[in-house]
Amino acid sequence: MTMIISIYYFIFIKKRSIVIKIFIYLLLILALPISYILPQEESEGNGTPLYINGVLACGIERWYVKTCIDADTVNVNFNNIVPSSVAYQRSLPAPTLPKDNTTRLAVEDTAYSITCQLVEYKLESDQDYHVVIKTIGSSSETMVAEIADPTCAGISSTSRFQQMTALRTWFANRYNPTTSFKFTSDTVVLTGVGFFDFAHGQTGAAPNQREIHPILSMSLYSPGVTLTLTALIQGLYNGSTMVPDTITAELHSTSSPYALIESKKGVLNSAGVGTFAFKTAVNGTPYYVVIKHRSGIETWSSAGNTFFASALSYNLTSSQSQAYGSNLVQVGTKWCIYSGDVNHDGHIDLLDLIAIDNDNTNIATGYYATDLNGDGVVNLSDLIIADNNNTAIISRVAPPGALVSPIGSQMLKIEEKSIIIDK
Ligand SMILES: [Ca+2]
Ligand SMILES: [Ca+2]
Repeated sequence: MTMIISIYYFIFIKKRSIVIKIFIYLLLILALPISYILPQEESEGNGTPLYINGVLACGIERWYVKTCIDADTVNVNFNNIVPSSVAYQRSLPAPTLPKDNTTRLAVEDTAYSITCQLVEYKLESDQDYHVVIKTIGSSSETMVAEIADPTCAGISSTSRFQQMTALRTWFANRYNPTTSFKFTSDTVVLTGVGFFDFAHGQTGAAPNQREIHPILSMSLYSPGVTLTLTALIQGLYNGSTMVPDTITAELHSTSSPYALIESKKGVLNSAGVGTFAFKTAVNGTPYYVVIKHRSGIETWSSAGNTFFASALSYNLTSSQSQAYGSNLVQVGTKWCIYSGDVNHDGHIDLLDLIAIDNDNTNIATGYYATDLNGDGVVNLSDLIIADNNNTAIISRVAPPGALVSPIGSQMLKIEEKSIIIDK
């Protein structure tokens, strides 16, 4: 306001030539629309511009806290994401907010995970993507969540920069936010930090002005998908039935480095059939199916496989080419996963033979990786299976660059030689 008065004083009170006055008029007319697009926080009133390390911040009010660059962010346990809901966030008592931009309240020390519905979103003048979320199925139970621009001052040096960049890119690509509200009804799972804002009439605001600010991650909610897998383990299969056993079924990305998406333990029955319910995996995205077993060689599906209508059936026993690199052995009319990699290093070799022989010498009975045929005893029968596969130089075959990943709690040795493309 002071600035406007002084401009009017300059134009009307002070004696200036008519040419200069016209020039100033033109400047004002040109400058007016520009003032509307200059960065300023949404409906926040006038604030003193905030500089962070000499760089103009994207926003002003409580900006350090909003972007988790305040000193007290150390109090937020990002490794303990607390499951929550829009309803719970809206039920929290509204605190008295600090007037400065750096103080974090104790009620803003928690990172939450919330499954909710997106309602609308837009790009704000502080570069946030303003996102309105709601309780699934509710028409009015909303709250605000904000995706900060990770290129804003101070964020790039935090440990959250990469995560926030990935989120920002994902959201921009999927929703293409502009300065006008757009609408969606996607159900998502988001994580982010609980925060209280001043009331500025924000669209979708909770009555207590509780927000998720910033959002740290977001993905489309999946109701879950079920893999029905048929796989036989060589040593456990006698040509007609298999000793039922636990395996770990993993879903991996089909893009290098073939990251693990989700892992589920389950039992293959005497026909080699098991079902595995996944929560993170979604319909329409291809995944490699990877099977791990206590004594089997890690085996990958020949290509990516896609869940449709929340279901996928995959049969590794019908053809050798069902496995990546055709890494299967025939028993009777079925194709089986090689047995004998008891130390899970990706090779069936002397180390495995030694382990089996040691348990044989110790007359080990019970549930052992070295009990290849699953009869509860470690003896010569098991050693013969592994020795045959050792002679055949059997190794794990996986897409080039796929690393050996942990099985259960056991970290497997990552060896250069385990990355074998062709046998
Ligand atoms: Ca081995
Ligand atoms: Ca045995």
